[in-house]
Formats: sequence, C-alpha cells, structure tokens
Amino acid sequence: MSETLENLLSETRQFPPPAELAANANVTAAAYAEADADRLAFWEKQARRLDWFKEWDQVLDWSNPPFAKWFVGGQLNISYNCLDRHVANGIGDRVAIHWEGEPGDTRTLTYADLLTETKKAANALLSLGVSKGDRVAIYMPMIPEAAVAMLACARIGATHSVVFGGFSVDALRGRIQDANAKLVITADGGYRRGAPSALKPTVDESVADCPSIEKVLVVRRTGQEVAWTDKDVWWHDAMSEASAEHEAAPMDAEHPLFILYTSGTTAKPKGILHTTGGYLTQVSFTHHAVFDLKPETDIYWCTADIGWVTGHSYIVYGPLSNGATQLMYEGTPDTPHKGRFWELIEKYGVTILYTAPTAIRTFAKWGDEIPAQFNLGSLRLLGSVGEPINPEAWMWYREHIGGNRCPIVDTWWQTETGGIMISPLPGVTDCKPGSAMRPLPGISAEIVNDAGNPVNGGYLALTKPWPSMLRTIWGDDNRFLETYWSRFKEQGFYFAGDGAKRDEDGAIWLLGRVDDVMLVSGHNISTTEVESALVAHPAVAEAAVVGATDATTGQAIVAFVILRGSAEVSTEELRNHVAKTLGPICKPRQIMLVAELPKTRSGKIMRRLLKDVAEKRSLGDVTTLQDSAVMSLIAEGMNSAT
Ligand code: 6R9
Repeated sequence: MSETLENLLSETRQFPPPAELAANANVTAAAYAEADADRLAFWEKQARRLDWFKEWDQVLDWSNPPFAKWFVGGQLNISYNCLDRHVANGIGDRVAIHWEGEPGDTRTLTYADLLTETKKAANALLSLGVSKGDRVAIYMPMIPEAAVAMLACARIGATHSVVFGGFSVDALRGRIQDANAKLVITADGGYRRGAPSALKPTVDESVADCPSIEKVLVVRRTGQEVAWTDKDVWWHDAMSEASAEHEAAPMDAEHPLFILYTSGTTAKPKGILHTTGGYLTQVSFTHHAVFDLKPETDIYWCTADIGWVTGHSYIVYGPLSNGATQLMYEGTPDTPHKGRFWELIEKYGVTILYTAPTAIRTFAKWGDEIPAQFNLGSLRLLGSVGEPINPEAWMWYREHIGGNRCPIVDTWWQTETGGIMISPLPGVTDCKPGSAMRPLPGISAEIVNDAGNPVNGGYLALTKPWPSMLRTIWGDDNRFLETYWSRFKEQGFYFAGDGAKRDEDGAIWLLGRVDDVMLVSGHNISTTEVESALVAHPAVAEAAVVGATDATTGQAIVAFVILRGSAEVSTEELRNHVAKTLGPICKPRQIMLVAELPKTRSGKIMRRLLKDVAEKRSLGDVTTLQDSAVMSLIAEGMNSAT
C-alpha cells in the first residue's frame, strides 16, 4: 500500500449524546485526560474494579517486548469475579441470564444459580481428570451450559478453546490437535433454522484422530439420537454426582485463560492466547464504559455466538464481571419469523443491543415494516461490531431500531486485542455515522505509513501495550512476532492489518483489511468506501467489493450487490451512482446482483472467495464459511453473466 489511501467519502452528519445519558454516564470526558496523564495508573485503577486475592507488584512488565506481562505478581480468579463476589455482595437473586431457545423454550438463571452450576461443573471437570493448565475444547450451541463450561474452566485454571458450533470436522480436529486438548465439552445438538442440528457426530469424527482427548462431556439439548463411545459422559450425569461446593483458587494474573483461533486467510488458524488479569480488567472496564451499563436496571443483549471473541468478552466475561442482566438467544434471527429479534427485545425489555453490521444490513433488506410491528421503546443504546458499518446502515439502525433516540457505539477491536479499543463513549462523543471515532481512554492508536510515520490515511497501528492484548500465538512465538510486530519493528507498534483514515476532526474511519485494498490505475481504493457508496443507494441492502486483475488498470472493481426487498435497479445505474459519489476512478467494471454473500460465522464478508469468482479461479479454503451453498450460486451467476 502506498502512503495514503484515497480520501473518498465525506460525512457531515453528527449526533451528540442524549442529554440524560450524558448527565448520568458511567464514564465522562475526564477519563481521557486521566489516562493521558498516567496511562498505567489509569489501568491500575480499572484493575481495582475487580477483586484480587493478591495485589500486583508491577502494573506492566514491558522489559521483553512484545511479550507483555500485566499486573505482575497479582492473583485473582475470573469465575470468582464474575459470580462469587456478586453473590457475596447480596445480588445473588439478580437474573444473570434470561435464556431463550430458538423453539421458544426459556430458562432463567440468577447469579446464585449460575454460581452453583459453575461450581458443580468445576468439580465435574476435576473428577474427569482435568487440572490447572490443561486445555479444554468447547463445541456447543448457544445454551447457558456454554457459559458455565467456560466459567468452570476459568475457575480451575484450565485453558478453554471454544470452537464455533458450525465448524467442520477438519476445523475442530485441527484446533483440538493444535492445543492438545484433554477434554471436549459439547452437546447432542442445538436448534438452528427451526430444526435440531447435530453437533456430536462432528465431535466423534474429530476425536477419532485426537489421541490427547480423554473424555467427551455431552449436554443433552435436543434429545436427538447420538452414538456413544467409552469416552463419552453425559453432562447431567457428571453434574448430578458433582458437589456444589467449590472454592475458587487464586490464579496468577498471567495464567492462560483461553485460546481462540482466528480463521486466517491462507495458512493454518492462529491460536490467539489471552491471560487472566489484564484481559478481565479491560473487558470489564470497556463493557462498563462503552455500554454505560447500569446493572440494576439494564437488560443487555449481545447477539454474538460464544464461538466468536465478541461472545467471550461481551457475553461471558465483561457483562458477568459487571453483574449485568442479559439475554442469551440460541437461534437465528429469521426463525420462526423475521421479527424474532424485535419480538425478543419487546418481550424482555432489552435496553442495550450489541450486534453486527451484517445483521443490520440484513434487517434493512427484509424491510422497515418488520421492526415497526414491535415496541422497541425500551432500547437506550445500540452497538455495532465486526466490520465497518456503512453510514447508511448506521442511519437505518439509528432510525428503525433506535427510534432516533439511542446513541450508536461502533466498536473496533479484534480477537487479538481481546477487548474494545476504538469506540465512542456514549455519554461523551458526538458520533458520526460509520466512524469508530477515537481510541478509548488508556489506548494508543495511530494511523501510519509504511515507514511508521503518522499520516491521515494508511495502516492502523496500536502504539502502546494494552492490558487485554494477545500474549502470543499458541505454540508459535515466531509467528506472533512475524504477523503482528515485524512491520513496525523499529517503532515497536502492533500492526492490526486494517486500513484507516483520520478526518479533519480527528475521527477514525476503518477501511477494511489492508489485504483487501484495491489498486486501480495507481490509486489505493478501500473496499469499504465503495461498498458504503453502493449501500447509500436506496435500492441496495448490501454490497461486497473486490479488486480483480485487469489488463488495463492493474485491478478493476467488481461489486456483488444484494438489493432491498422488492427494489429494482439496473447495474448500469449503480455503476454510475458510484462514479458520481466517489469519482470515475471508483466506477465498478462489473456489478453482479446476488441473493446472498459468502460470510464467516461472525458475519464478515469473505472477499477472498469473491475475488476467486471474479478472477474465475477455483475457490480457496471454504472451511469457515457459514453456508457453503452460497458460493456455487454466485459462481454460476458470474459464469452466465459473462
Ligand atoms: C471483534 C472482532 C477483527 C477484524 C478487524 C476489522 C474488523 C471489527 C470493526 C471492524 C471496522 C469495526 N472489525 N470491528 N472493522 N469497524 N467496528 O470482530 O474480532 O473476528 O478477530 O475480527 O474485524 O477488520 O481487524 P475478529
């Protein structure tokens, strides 16, 4: 990438915080000044929001960069911080999880219930031979036992590795082998799109090639038939035999809490390692600050799957450490009908909603009249994560879900960062549609060029260590150094892999992965900006843009577009619309109208596969694709169009 990205879109709309929210905000503008004055003292203060068995001797040991140690010498237990201390503080009767299954069955777990379950699960794990330092794979649907399993591992110091319930045999096997896991926790299946979907057969097939696995613990969720081996143990049997007494033991601040694999585009997945004290400090603080959580009154809902880092940090560890009451939902947003999310918000009185741009664009495609049928008046704050949110999708979210009254926090972060890094503070920031605005207090980010010097358009770099930073790639320190720390070695900056620009007010705009940046006739053009221009056309619900090799221009822009509901528009009109909005250089060579786009389970568009189609190559690795039928449909369309 050359020094700057073209600065294409300009956005003038701006929304100040609602006065009432600003007046009662958990975190005010003073936090920025405080953190700027003394960053380590600021994080030390946030660490004190938790209960420690032993205080740290040193806030940060950065003597061997980039291998950070935070809160050195400190000891705490994450499960204790998420459960025991709330019960000890007299809020054991507060609902921790309102759970709703896809078929409509429900469960309510208070903090006291969740603690009892977690203690029993911890004892069950111990009796199955799991001990501190062992790895446990978790392959589950979105049921409360998934959270209990994670908390039980944390409680006894076993390192969990959650694998998406939709991943294949290969993906699960590879992750179990890489971490040398001793136990798998799974379920017979879960409900997806109106039917039970099996999980156990995938585990059986994977485990057959995983000699490290000693036991498989199986939750009965759907009641479907399962094959049984001598490694298998029913969760309910293990739980009924387990004692409900378990004392949470102190863990070192740097004790490994979890490994979570990021898909990676080509090579084998990277096992991102997170540890205990710094991780919990940052996810707990950011959840409190960014969502302005009032634990006594808010009903919080993060729609992520626990197999994604968002589920780890903002369903399990952040909200529970803050004593939140939250909704957890098992299924898909269109089962049994396309108003399912809004029905749930009305039913539970959800006040804070955290979801992904992919979902928002899908809802816009389904039509404004669907959310309009429900009472969404309980909502007071909205969040977005996972991809850049196109300004028009942001506006749709604000109007049709937030009733033009709720602030939207667009939160930029990664599996590697562990917690939110760049985001508005809802009581402080004037938000611009499509911008993540600025680094949170205590976080240092810069936009730099190849030489590592600050510029207004270039690479996003994180310039100082942060508490919930990844500690390494499991078993591969060299790859950790190479992937994240070699590009700006001299400066000691972390390379995030995203392009970004800063506008004249200092707001940060994320422009997508730098690998996706297109080079058209010598101009660097971000996929995000062309996609946002397309989504700004009233007929367009969603767009994915790639640079395909072109004999004349080096790369040419090829766009894949999903139209809204019943909209009709010619591709010629859309090409002209982009040229008019962004300039003729950005006019797509070709636009394909499609019904679906290839996405990962966390909703990210897999542009790499679309590029294969645009360049008429056979498809690369599709193991992390949510729905593999999508690609053949798109490829067929592409072939018949040309
Ligand atoms: C939390 C999560 C990380 C990548 C990241 C970036 C993209 C996430 C974003 C965003 C623009 C946002 N991303 N949030 N881009 N604006 N608010 O998504 O983690 O699955 O590891 O993905 O997602 O490209 O580098 P992960």
